[in-house]
Amino acid sequence: MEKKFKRTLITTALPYANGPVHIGHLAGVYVPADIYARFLRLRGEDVVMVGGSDEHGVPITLRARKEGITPQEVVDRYHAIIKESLGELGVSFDVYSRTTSDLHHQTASEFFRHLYDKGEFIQKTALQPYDEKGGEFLADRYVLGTCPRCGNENAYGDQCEACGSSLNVTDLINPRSALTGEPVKMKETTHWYLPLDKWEGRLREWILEGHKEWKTNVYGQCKSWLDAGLQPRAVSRDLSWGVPVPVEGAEGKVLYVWFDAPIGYISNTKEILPDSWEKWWKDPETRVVNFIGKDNIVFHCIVFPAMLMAYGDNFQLPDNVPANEFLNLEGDKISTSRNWAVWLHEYLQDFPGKQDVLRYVLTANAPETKDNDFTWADFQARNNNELVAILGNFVNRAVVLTHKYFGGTVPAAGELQPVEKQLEADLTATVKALTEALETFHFREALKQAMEIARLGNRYLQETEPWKLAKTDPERVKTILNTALQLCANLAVVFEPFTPFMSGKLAGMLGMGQLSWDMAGSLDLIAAGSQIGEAVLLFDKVEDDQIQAQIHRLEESKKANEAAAWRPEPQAKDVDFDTFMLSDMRVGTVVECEKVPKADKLLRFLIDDGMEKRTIVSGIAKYYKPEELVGRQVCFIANLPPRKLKGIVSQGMILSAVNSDGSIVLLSPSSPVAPGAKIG
Ligand code: B3M
Ligand code: ZN
Repeated sequence: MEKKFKRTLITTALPYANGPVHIGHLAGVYVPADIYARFLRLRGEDVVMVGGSDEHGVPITLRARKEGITPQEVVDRYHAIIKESLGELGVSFDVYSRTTSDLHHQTASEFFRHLYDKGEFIQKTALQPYDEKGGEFLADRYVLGTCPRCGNENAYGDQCEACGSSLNVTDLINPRSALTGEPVKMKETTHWYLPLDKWEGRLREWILEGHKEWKTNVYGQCKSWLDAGLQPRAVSRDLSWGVPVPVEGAEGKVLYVWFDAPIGYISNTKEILPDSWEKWWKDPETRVVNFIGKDNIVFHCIVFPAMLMAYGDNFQLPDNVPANEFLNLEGDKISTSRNWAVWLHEYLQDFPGKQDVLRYVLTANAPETKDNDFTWADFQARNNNELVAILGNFVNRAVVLTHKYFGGTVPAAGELQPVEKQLEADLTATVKALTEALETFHFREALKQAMEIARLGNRYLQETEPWKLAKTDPERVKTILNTALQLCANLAVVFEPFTPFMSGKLAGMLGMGQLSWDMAGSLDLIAAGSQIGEAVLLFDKVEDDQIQAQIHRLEESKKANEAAAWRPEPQAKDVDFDTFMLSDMRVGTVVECEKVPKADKLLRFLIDDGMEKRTIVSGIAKYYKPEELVGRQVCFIANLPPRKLKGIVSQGMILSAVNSDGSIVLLSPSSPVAPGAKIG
């Protein structure tokens, strides 16, 4: 840190309260922010971490309509789930509030009014989609129509979910209101715009000149926005849900959600520090750091800073915005609407007491520089092979041996040998690298370094083998176990930002008092002669069946999505009646059925067709067991030319239907008929 700051205000993106939070939110924002906040607190710095739910915006009103409840009911439900689950994960907010609070409404309203009175807005009239029957303007999401690219009849005014194109309302063919189904009219409406172009020069200087140290993904996005040239942006909307525009004649208009949401950071600070909040926002000795996901960069680096500049009054701009990229799940984009996510509140239920494991895995695999993938197999491997086998194992060995040889009393170290001196040097170097990584928001690297200390510990015990010296050299055993316990104490310190629950347990076990970051690196943290507690398991194995259950849940969700998206194939070209009647379809009874050797898809049937027994080969082995089919009646086409499949001559084709998930279902008469009965 080049500049000397007196305090750090950490803000975390406000999640929309239209659904619970998932691992993407955690990896992108809450886990890194919490690591950073905890690290600074351990260093004794003055830190406030603010968060809250973003409770305005169109997605919330859409969800409310869909469920037939009010937007307030939607946000009440999800705010409670989000707040509770983030708390349970150990995200150490100093305040977690919500944008529907009175304080926020007042703050956002005052902010707008101040800019309005200063003449910072321009007022513009433009055409907007309007629903005449419902008597209201429509947000883009409320307009449906046919996609000009793929023909999907239910494309939204901002996007077609069938082909993924982003659209404008005016691109849609036959646009209609999602509320009433009536055709949409374009009607004039007036809004307030913040002229971002006015602030372009200052923004360029501040970011492109002043913050070359920002992450390349963040700096790069800002640069391309700035290079493209900034335009005025509307900061109000015709909507009934939100902070009303505090101007006469603005009935039915609210602040655009992206105008009020970042002001939420200010309201939340006010809520917790009603008397000193200004110091946290306006004193140049305050350092503001915004933790966000990459889709929020423009709002935090361009729009909100322009709002703050326009406000004046010495509001501080962020000193850093360490935005992350996206986390995918098992190779696919996380999606709330497609239920392709690991939801935090469900994880906490399914893996009670394993908050640290999720925090660890999401940090080890954090999408810091590029999109990354979360897989359950990796989750299990990192838990079992790293947390259990390296960290848990080392601590356990040190503590158990201390109980075995010294009844749990920390032995005094004698003279240090070269192996301990080397260890001390390695520890110092590791802590240095770890600290630097944390200071510069490289949390993956930091975690790797923290884990390195446990690896050092294991190697040390492996090398010194105190269990072999108990009889021959008890003095040496004292030194070794003292050293090992000191390393454990280091682990309690350095893991606190990452896995605070484990750290608390370990510090308790070692009888350590208040932890602080400057303890890290020392081999003199616990006093000889003090008593340690019994060994408690810090981590336990995640079993295969737990992982299978999670994978199964995802598979179910994939199936449900596919079924929901499935449409029957378009109808084939007409055939004339006489041609169709040439095909001879019949019912037969299965007499024999078996798998075709060396062909996993094929079954060989022997079918009684009323005249003879005919052989038919059919590709349904994946869906039926041969023995289940014997005695069943099936439908088949009798007059196809014989065909050789895997050396077997097939005399016909068995009729089946292909279901939405691609599975195959045999067709059978609804009650028994004579074998050979014609179908037609
Ligand atoms: N609610 C968008 C999002 O969750 C938005 C963040 C607001 S931060 C001020 O991506
Ligand atoms: Zn489309």
